[in-house]
Amino acid sequence: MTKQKCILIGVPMDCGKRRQGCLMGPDAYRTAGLASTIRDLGYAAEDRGNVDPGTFAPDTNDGKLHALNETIAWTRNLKEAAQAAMAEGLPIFMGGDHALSLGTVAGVAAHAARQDRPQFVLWLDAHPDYHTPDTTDSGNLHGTPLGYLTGRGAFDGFPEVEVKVPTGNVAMIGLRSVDAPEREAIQATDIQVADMRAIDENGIAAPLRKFLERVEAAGGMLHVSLDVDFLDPAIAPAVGTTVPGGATMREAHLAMEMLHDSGLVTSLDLVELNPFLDERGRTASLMVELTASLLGRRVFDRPTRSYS
Ligand code: B3U
Ligand code: MN
Ligand code: MN
Repeated sequence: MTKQKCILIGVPMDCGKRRQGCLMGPDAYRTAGLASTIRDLGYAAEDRGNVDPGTFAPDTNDGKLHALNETIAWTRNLKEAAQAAMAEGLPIFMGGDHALSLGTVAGVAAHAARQDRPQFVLWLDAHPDYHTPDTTDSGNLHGTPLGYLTGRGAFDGFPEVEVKVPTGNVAMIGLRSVDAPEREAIQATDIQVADMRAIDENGIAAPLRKFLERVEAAGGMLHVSLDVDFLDPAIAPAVGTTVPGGATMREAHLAMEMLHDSGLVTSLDLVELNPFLDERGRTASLMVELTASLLGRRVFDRPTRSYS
């Protein structure tokens, strides 16, 4: 990865689900020293403050979908902010819940299309977030971004997805909580999936290596969306939807180190951190440490691709 400028963008979005607290995420990352950690690795890092959703009609929440108007408003503004930031460097979106990816990935994919490059997305998450407004039971729109971005189903009121991410350009790693309509839909696609069983059997390096080789062969841009619940709740308690049996500290660091060595990452979401649920900041600090590994912190210098 060339040492380009990192653009830190706070996204205090908290409307993608009912449990509140993710709005404190951006300030927790600031408090945990994300910008200085990045600078210590030799990058320039600029914190651009927080994006806001602008004005929107108040949500009555009398239908199934929670905070629909607010989520649409965030999606519009985030798409623009993401596209603009891509022209300047490597954006790091400090969430905020996972509904923010409705906008950030739409924006980075639009940028990639202008560069004539295919967009790839790595979803590190316990959940596939592949619902549509029709298939979601909970009505929580943080469970829908990959449905939206790949053009699945109707997302009435949302901005048209200008540049869809082809399902063949998506990898989901870390899955262990998948709803029935998501499972059925995923199985009918060419999305690359590594659930926790696959990781137990083969390690995390094998599926990630396979995906990175595909991104590289296609000359693609790579967006990484890191949900706190990808990690095991024993090491990352600060998330509303803990699912036991997640990635260990070493699996997560190895994934980040491989992502760095690939030189392919062009944008990053850090999502679902709920500082209200944290223990003395340990989850926020771990997310900062993982970002450092993704940006090249290492114990010893190794030739790149030492893992292959
Ligand atoms: N699939 C469930 C649960 C869920 C999705 N994303 C999170 N939880 N964080 C749903 O509500 O859509
Ligand atoms: Mn998620
Ligand atoms: Mn999740």
